[in-house]
Amino acid sequence: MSEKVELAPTEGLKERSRHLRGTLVESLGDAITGAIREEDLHILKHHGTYQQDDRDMRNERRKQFLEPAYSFMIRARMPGGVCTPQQWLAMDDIAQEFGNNTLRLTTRQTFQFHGVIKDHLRPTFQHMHSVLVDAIAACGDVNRNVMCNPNPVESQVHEEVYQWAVKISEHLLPNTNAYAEVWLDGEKVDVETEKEPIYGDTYLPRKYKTVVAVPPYNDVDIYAHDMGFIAIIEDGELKGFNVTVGGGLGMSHGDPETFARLADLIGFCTPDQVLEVSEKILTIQRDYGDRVNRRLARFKYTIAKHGIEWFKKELNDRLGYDLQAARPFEFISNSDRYGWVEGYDGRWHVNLFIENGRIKDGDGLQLMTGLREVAKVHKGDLRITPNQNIIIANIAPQDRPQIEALMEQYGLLDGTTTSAVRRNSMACVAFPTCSLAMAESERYLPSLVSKVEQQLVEHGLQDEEITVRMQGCPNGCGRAVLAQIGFIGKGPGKYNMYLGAGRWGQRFSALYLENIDEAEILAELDGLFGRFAAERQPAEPFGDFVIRAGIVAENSEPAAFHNEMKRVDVVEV
Ligand code: SRM
Ligand code: SF4
Repeated sequence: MSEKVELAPTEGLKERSRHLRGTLVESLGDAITGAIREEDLHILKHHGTYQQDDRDMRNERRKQFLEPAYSFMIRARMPGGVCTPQQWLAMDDIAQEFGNNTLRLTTRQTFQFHGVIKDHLRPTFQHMHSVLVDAIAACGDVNRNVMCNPNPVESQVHEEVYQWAVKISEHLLPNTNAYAEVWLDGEKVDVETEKEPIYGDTYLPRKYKTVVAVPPYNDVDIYAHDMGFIAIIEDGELKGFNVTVGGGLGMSHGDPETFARLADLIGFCTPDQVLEVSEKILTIQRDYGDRVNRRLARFKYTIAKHGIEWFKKELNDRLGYDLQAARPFEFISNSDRYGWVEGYDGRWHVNLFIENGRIKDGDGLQLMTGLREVAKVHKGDLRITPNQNIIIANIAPQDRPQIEALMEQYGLLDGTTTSAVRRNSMACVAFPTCSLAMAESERYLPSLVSKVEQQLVEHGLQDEEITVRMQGCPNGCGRAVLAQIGFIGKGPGKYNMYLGAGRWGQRFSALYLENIDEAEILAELDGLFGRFAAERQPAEPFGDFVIRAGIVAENSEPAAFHNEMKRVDVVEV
């Protein structure tokens, strides 16, 4: 007799939702509250939206017996982060009219709006739709925004690779008409006959993320994602893609069952196979992912549980052919290339530095106004990078002076004048909007970096390209365990400190110290930088040095990264 198991509550919600419609229309129409019905909260995420409340105001409102200050975060779907100036201007309009007057560039190359109230959700989606931007599947238990190296510089083949990222994104979209019906007053279709050919009625057990990398840049951090494709370009021609599976970063403090995992490289496929390969990989997770325990439902756990050899066989069986052996490739960095670069076709591109992806006016900067003015005259496109920055791309030589003048006028920095450590820093959103934040991140990292900058100057290390990333909790949104110095929030003002990641995202950092405050962080870094300056080998990156010097143990890939790993005590999993 088979044992009866209870599925995670979210499974029932999805099943009852009639392909992600739920009772969203009724929830939106309820004027008594600024919130969405409990039953719809999970379904709403599949439409690219999260209900949030301002955590700075939570206690005050509680004292006044008011409901929390509900608002919504909306995340756009924008494969490869590429948008037109017209789309940029629409995003800017929305942020001013319906959002909190800022735009947030995410670590997965798209826009987020914060602070949109319930009544403004529909107008926001409709405005996005008017410039052909949507938010379907930007969040939820489906394949999300497909990332791609935003490099317009090297060759025409880079454009071809980007087009594959768009095709994968389109191919793996849910088929439901729910988005059009709920937000765009789209014509209703008969749910009884509507099909979800790839996903089925309950979609995936958990979120699912796909990226496309173009060597030598691993800016997309391919090893952090569920599914990855590494473009193999030989003699100026796209030969195909190496395929990776099973990466993921989320973990919980003190819960050894959860862990971050680097993706495995499993083979190579040709361009005409890539859509089929992506679909079959996703369906294995659909069929074998854990639908009982949501905590362990990500693809990385499915692979860790069944083993990579089982997975490869299952994939080959579903494809009806074997993937070819992976082709050689080389990555050199997971950062952005800042400054002006001339492309293969004589057009210019400038990679700006946007600290932690927050575009706003204030604190002596005019980022929002400056980029708006650029978008008004720019004839090329704008590209959000995986490091939360922006490339003003495809500028004709005769238009460069005008863009330079606007950059000068509004203080838009191209990163080359910013310190090396700051331009290699990244932080997740955290407070006040993120409901899961345990400590500050985006609002705090800039001031910590200012102090670290001073220390680096004192040790003569100001030109070192050291990646520093921060997160308000261990979920992984800032990909902090892939930074040479990573901080993960533990509680207000307290962080776990990680050291030793590889320069191009091939190795995780290891936990070095737990629950430390700013004074302890700075004291530790001072000592570490002193040793690095005195003992390093020529051109040795900081992440490699801390391992060679025995300060932390190397975290050997591709084994799962155990949450409890400390200093030099490696725990094999
Ligand atoms: Fe994330 C949840 C923000 C990239 C792993 N993430 C959240 C939520 C929605 C909080 C929530 O569930 O209530 C955050 C909203 C904060 C806010 O107010 O905006 C949030 N994640 C972000 C963004 C905006 C961070 C940023 O500063 O840019 C990134 C949006 C990406 C996008 O455009 O789609 C973002 N999140 C990531 C990444 C990095 C990546 O994918 O490259 C990760 C780690 C990789 C991975 O998925 O393993 C990540 N976010 C998570 C997790 C942990 C998932 C897990 O497997 O355990 C959660 C929590 C969850 O899903 O339960 C989470
Ligand atoms: Fe929120 Fe944690 Fe993600 Fe930061 S890492 S945005 S605090 S869920």
